Amino acid sequence: MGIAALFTPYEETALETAAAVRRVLPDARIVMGGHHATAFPERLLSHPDVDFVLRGDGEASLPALARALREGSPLADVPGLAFKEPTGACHLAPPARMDPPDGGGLPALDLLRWDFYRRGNRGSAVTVGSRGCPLRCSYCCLGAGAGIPFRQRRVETVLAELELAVNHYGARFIDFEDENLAWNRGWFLELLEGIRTRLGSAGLELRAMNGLYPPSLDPELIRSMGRAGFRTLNLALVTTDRSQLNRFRRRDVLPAFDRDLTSSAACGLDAVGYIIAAGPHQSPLASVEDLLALARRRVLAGLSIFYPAPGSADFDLCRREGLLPSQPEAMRSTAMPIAHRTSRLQAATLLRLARLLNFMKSCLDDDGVLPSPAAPRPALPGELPRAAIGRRLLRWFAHDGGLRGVGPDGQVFRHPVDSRLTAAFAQGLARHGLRGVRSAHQARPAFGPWIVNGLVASTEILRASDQL
Ligand code: B12
Ligand code: SF4
Repeated sequence: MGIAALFTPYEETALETAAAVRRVLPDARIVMGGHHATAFPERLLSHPDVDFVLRGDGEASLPALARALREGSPLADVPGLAFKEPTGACHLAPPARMDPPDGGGLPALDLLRWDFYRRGNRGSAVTVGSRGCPLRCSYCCLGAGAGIPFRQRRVETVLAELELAVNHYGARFIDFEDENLAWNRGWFLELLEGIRTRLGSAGLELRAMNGLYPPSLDPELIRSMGRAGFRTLNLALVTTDRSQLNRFRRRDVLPAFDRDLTSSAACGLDAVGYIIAAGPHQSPLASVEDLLALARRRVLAGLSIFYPAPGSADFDLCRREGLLPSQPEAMRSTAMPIAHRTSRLQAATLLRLARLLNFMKSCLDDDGVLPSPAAPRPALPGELPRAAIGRRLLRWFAHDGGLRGVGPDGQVFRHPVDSRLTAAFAQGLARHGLRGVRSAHQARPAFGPWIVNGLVASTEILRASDQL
């Protein structure tokens, strides 16, 4: 019985599954695979319900293990295998890597419950055309820095899989979860052209939600993406802060990001800019600057909270500096795994500010203007539409800097936030303005006198984080 243990924060779920299988099928051989199993084989093998761990790619190693068990041939010959020897010592093979990563054929799409995977009223499918990435970002466990080689599937295999998903199972929304989908320009152009010619009549929407590396795109490639069915570019900006870029071992991609935004606007594509906040040593004020950089551009903000991915250089850094949570569950990005130079309250504030910013952009797109400041009320009538509630909350934020929500009973409450960050954010918006995503509308929002505190705020935060 094979069980996927992909996520470290969900280790417990994988182990509970193994225990349930053991109860029902006491003689079954239980094998775990996936990213978490690859990073922590010994930890999983110490659990009585896990017999084997297969590290790395599983397509070839799982059949090899099944053969070895059936034929009684040496287990040590199975690539990527980890198991406990009779002596109690752990046999630990290095992760198996398949090249090209095409597997033994197409995925068994007939085993999926397609009604579970829908986007709106459309069927949806997720695929990968490649594995790994040639770059070495410090927070990533999937690039060359983590020892994972970059490999691509044959274009023909990817197209055959898409044809199956689209023509037999009705998928109309396709998400590519590659690490670096556009890195090999020729391969990507061939894939896009294949999709256009073979599936062009299906009315597909394509996405690369895992993020695209801005320097890997160019105007011609973006035009081809639009022709093949992309309607949105998800661009990985990560940060605009120089010292954080150095820590993340990432080059400054802002010029390429801007060029891609210009091309995407010319082709009528929307854009989302991904940034990371709350990493080790990362300043919360630098993250506010990242949000303000996105505010000024024709792009939505996608802010992720740093996650110490096992196998990445930053995971080791967090371990060395004692920043890792003691429980794997607390590693979920929703649990804000580390609190270093950016506190958890500041991380939550940044998430709220990103949402607020996107809402302001949608107001600009709708009306060309932003709602003006107004004094808050303690309650709202329950029947107001969501957008109208949002506009009221925005007016109150502009008035006094409070980020509020409305309960099901219509009562208004204040979210806990770091008011120094909200003030610094509002000051930046008042100074540099923001622009819409689908329209050319721009605005410099008006705020109440509270934003004067922003300057004091920045100095305070800088002073506090300098002491770290
Ligand atoms: C798609 C994806 C998602 C999707 C879908 C997740 C899902 N439930 O399927 C979404 C967006 C929902 C998601 C969410 C999260 N994700 Co995610 N996700 C990915 C991504 C980009 C691709 C996974 C994939 O399908 N790959 C394609 C298949 C073919 O490859 P594979 O899964 O690696 O499987 C191969 C091997 O691992 C192995 N294998 C896998 N299972 C098994 C089982 C057996 C028995 C065997 C033998 C082998 C085996 O064989 C397979 C074929 O070679 C990976 C990064 C990556 N490139 O892998 C991150 C990744 C897996 N996610 C990650 C994380 C942390 C999360 C979240 C916990 C984030 C959070 N919110 O905190 C959540 C958890 C959600 C949940 N509980 O389901 C991390 C996991 C790292 C770790 N050690 O914890 C990864 C590696 C990205 C990263 N940041 O480093 N994710
Ligand atoms: S973060 Fe993205 S660009 Fe950097 S190594 Fe990982 S996959 Fe590659």
